[in-house]
Amino acid sequence: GMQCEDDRTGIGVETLKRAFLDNLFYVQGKFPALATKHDYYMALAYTVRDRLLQRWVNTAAIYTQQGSRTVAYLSAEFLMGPHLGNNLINLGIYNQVQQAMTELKLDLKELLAKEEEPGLGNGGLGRLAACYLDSLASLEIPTLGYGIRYEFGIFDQLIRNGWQVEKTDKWLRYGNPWEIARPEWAVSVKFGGRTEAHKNAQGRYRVRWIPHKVVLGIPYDTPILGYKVNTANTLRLWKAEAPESFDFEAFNRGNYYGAVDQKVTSENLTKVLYPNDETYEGKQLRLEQQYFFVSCALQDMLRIMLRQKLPLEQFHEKFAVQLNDTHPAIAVAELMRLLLDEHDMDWEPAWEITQKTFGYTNHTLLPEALEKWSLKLFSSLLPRHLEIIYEINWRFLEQVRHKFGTDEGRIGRLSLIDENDGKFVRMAHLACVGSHKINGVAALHSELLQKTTLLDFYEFFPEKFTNITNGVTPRRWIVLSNPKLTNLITSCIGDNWIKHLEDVQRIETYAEDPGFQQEWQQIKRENKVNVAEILLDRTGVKVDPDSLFDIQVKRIHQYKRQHLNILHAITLYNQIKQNPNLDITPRTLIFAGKAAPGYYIAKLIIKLINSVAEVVNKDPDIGDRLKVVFLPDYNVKNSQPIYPAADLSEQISTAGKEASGTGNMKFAMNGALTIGTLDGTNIEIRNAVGAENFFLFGLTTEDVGALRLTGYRPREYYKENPQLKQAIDQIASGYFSHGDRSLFKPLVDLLLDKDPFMLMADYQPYIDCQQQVSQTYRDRDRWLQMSILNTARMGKFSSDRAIREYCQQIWKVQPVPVQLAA
Ligand code: 26M
Repeated sequence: GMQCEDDRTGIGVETLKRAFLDNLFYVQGKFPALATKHDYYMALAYTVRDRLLQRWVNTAAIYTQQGSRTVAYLSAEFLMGPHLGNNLINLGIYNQVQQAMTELKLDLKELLAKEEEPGLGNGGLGRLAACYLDSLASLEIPTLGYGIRYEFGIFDQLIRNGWQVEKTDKWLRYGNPWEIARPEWAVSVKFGGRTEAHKNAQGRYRVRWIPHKVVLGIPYDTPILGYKVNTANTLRLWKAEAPESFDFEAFNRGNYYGAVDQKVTSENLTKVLYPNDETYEGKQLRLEQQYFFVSCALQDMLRIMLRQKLPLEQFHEKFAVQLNDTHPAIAVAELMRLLLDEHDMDWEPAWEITQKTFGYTNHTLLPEALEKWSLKLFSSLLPRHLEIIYEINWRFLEQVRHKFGTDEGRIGRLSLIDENDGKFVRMAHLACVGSHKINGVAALHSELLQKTTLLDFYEFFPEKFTNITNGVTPRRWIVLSNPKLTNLITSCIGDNWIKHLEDVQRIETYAEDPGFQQEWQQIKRENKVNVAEILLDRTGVKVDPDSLFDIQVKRIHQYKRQHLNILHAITLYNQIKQNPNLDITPRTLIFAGKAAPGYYIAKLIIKLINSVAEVVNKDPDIGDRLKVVFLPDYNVKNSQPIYPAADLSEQISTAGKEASGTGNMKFAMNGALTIGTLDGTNIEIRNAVGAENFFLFGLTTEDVGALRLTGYRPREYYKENPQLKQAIDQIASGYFSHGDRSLFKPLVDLLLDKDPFMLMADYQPYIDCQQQVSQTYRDRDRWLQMSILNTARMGKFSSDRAIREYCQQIWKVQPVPVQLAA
């Protein structure tokens, strides 16, 4: 309107200042004189929240009015990262708010740093879900994200004496301004007990489930605003509580403690995120978590349908439900149960609806990650679901026999029940049978799925299979984390690229322009200075911003081969020691990432990185030519400055093991060059940026298979390569461990005897490729041109492109634009 803006919606600088001070008073209860940085953060968060609410309420109203077809993204993890900065970007008010804070003598950067991030995920899979919610909202697609409101997210990592130490993540300690509890939409979830048969009104057999316990699910909603649109979707996370009335009897008998005990047990369900990724553990509580949030989500969708007076036969028309890996795959059996037992539907229509409802995304080929639940555990917790799964299996295997004849081998491989070594429910099989589409997350990964892990399913229903290569959101991973690069790009080509990343291609014309190159280099340097300050502050290590920043940040895993990277560090160290005047390209090797608390070898790799760092960094012969730093507590917040500061991105997994990778995209978008194997999305990044702008090395997936077949002998590489032998011998002899020879023995033995991820075979090609990197870095113009071309050609890897593909190929959903009511 005119000059007079509403204090809860206006976005002028004066209005923002007034609203901010008002929230400081009425929400935090403080005058500026007594306010802490945290109070100021909260006041600003509420000021932004007010502006979101207007969009959120209007979005909900329009979706309800129009009965819009909706995506339901089911994920055990959403690794959202801090909300404040992202919401400022998406509202388009970052600059106004920055000015408002400056005028109030406050530093927006400091306030942003006060936000405790919701770390409700382990790594790639959870972060992908977060990027997808951003793109879904930005593309104006009606969406509900459904997951678990863990009271403790992924642990905080401390480094003590070089070892990882875990600390609980108390992210809710100071309150969460971004969520609203909706207790009026609570649902009940049953566990355990038994089933019995009865007859319905038409005299047909039905099953009743008499549970052993009931837990309440309370939804907590967070608005997910799109970029420069009015759409604000909902992330709905469920918290477990004890039903008030459940143990009333115990209470009335005077068993007050018993009743409270019940409450504690129920609330344990959503206490903590399991910190494993890529290894499954058959833990009862984990299955309870999965079933809990899935049942809450499906009951919530049924409630929405009934409220909109839609017949349940239209469930698959109202909702497209995506299963983010197998963690929510029990949804297939739960939707069947709800339709059959609670809504009196017959099997055939219920099954048709179920199959048309679900899509399944697979994120891993590693056999140790495939979820299977022992029948003993499964039947004790979900007796009715096991009956349903048997029925699904029986009908499915009949169809298999019909198509392929009696091939007991094939039937055993396809069965939903694994009977090879004990009996288990195979969750990936349930997901495949119950979904109409199955997708991998990169071209290579989808191809390998069809050729190996899910080959039998591919042969049975090839039409279900597709690929959707992952993407990341340019809003968080360029605009928010790299404002300087954002301004440079926008000053050249306008800001359309932020919504249409293919447009960033238009900076290619400047790739050889000396003035543009100069600015590009200046920005990279400033981003490196920023990270150098962070490293000094957090680790005490001083690094040279003019050295090559060589960065590997991701979960610590053997297949990701952080230890191959450290073998390179040791090799550089030895080269300098042998020739103290060696004129090498100065490098700073930066590592960060968490290890699963129970993953012993991964923790030993962290210790090795820190041990090598200690020796290298304090050696006066080395000086500024080589530094090794491990930055503790890698999370979304800490990662944001990292990608913009990288010269070189390490993507060095054993070929065939990394399903996609998404960090690889964040680096390349920010102008880092990649050293990588032909794995996951590296292949597609290399195709996009051009082979001449990518440092490729190592075995291919085929090579890995062939070498494994002919008998892989890692010790031979060690014996025949003096540099490799020296590096391994140093680790074994205690050179990096104050003479302790036992410390790294498990790692050394593993590498020399088994080397499951083939570091020994890839060592020399990696070292040679790194030599190429060093050479190229010395040619500044060439490097800058390559860097610019990397950013320019990364358009495909926006999550907007990935989400458009999901919408067209899998979900069949259309945008629903939102207008703000006057
Ligand atoms: C399973 C059972 C019990 C406890 C935890 C889990 C579990 C949790 C997370 C298993 C796997 C989890 O994440 C796997 C993951 O992050 N995969 C990565 O997904 C990314 C997005 O598609 C890909 O880019 C990565 O290549 C892939 O490793």
